[in-house]
Amino acid sequence: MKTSTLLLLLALLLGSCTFNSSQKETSAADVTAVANTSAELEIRGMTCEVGCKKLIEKTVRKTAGITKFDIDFEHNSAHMEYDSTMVSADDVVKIINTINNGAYTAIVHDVAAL
Ligand SMILES: [Cu+2]
Repeated sequence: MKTSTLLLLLALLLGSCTFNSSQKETSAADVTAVANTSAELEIRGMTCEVGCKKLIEKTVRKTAGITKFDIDFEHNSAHMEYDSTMVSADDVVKIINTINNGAYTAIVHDVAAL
């Protein structure tokens, strides 16, 4: 009885490990990004700072090529700096628009060379 329970636990653990490794994401640290562009975004649809703001920042920051991404919750805006050879402001807009089943809408207002 004890042995079979142990085997079942082991199978579950191994199963979850396999699942996790297949979901490996490419982190921004894999390639060195050199910030050469900045952009100002407008982000609509955020209802709270702890949930919405943090979720969007966390999601965008792990995108390769993003070196800085800070949301100003009060003004529904975000300032970002990135490596334009790796990612574009439009890519980030697409990412934000898919978070939380389309709860947020991002618009690019200004793009400038750094
Ligand atoms: Cu929220």
